[in-house]
Amino acid sequence: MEMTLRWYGSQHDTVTLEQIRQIPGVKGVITTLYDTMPGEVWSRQQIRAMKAEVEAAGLHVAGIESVNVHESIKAGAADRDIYIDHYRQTLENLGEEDIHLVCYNFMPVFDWTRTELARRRPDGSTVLAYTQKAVDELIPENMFTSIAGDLNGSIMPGWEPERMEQVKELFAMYKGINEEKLFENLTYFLERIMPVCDRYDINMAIHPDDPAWSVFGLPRIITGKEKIQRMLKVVENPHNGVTFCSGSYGTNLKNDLPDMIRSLKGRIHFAHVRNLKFHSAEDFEEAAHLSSDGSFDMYEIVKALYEIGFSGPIRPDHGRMIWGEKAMPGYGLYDRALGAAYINGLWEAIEKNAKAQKAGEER
Ligand code: CS2
Ligand code: MN
Repeated sequence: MEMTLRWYGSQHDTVTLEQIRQIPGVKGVITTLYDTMPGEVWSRQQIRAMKAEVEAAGLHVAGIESVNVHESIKAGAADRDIYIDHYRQTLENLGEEDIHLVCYNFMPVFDWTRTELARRRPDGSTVLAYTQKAVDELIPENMFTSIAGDLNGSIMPGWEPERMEQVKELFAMYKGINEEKLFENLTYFLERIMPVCDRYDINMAIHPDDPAWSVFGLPRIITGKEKIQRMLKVVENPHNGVTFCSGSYGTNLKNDLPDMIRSLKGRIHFAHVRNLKFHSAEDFEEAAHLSSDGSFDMYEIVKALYEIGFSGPIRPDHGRMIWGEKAMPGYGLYDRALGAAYINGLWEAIEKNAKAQKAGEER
């Protein structure tokens, strides 16, 4: 694995590349062209400028999160082929610039959903949280305004104000689109981009739906083991892979995370590691990465990744807001740096232990 950190670009991120470079073991960033809209073609010039900035700071671009998929593609609208062509062109340009990992998601309308961006924990840190009750009481159009006060002046990916102004129209696009139809639309998209991925060796890594069930009546399809297996089989190509995000699959307590990782051997191209603390199956908050701070056994998760021979980029995911930092919720420097150090520690211990065991067996 390669330890990385997500970076939103110098225009938008409170965290600098210089800071990222000082986190032990981090040599790569996961980034995006934050000023492009879904459906736009990324030019080679823009990609090159982004790379040059990262490289000037002594780091490299380990992958893109995300190249967002235009709503017409997800909804299977009449004009989807235009946007698929744009996506293919963007992939081609990324490939030409030697970038080989693209994370994306296929969630209708909203990216991840949280009902609080700054829930206070007993230690005084604040975290993103979710309660089903709060979602059930909200009209979707009000989702954005209900959390906007806690954004610390930042713009959250997938929650751009211009996008939120169109929420009603976006919902209308999905009338009559059930899970089966959405799955067909995903298949249609994948089949058309795979030739470009093959040509440029680009690994596509779908991010799970978060939470891993339907919200506001919208269909969700990347939620658990069977559904991902189906998606991987229907487009049986190693470039059609997944982002294994423990915090997103983990929202659904029915998901056995280490077991899922093992079942995805060879198809996990990118890993997001974070921990959640559950108060009930429908009320959880994001915890520190440390196992004992949340509900997951992080050792077992990292061990499963090690055992399947995972070799792609990995990153700590959403962190808590601590030590007075003001940053994009989930994306401050401090707690993610602690997360990276912790995951690095787990990995080193697991690796050395496995090697010692192997040497013992050979003797
Ligand atoms: C989230 C998402 O879990 C996460 O990492 O912050 O915004 C995620 O990056 C996207 O859904 C990926 O397309
Ligand atoms: Mn994630």
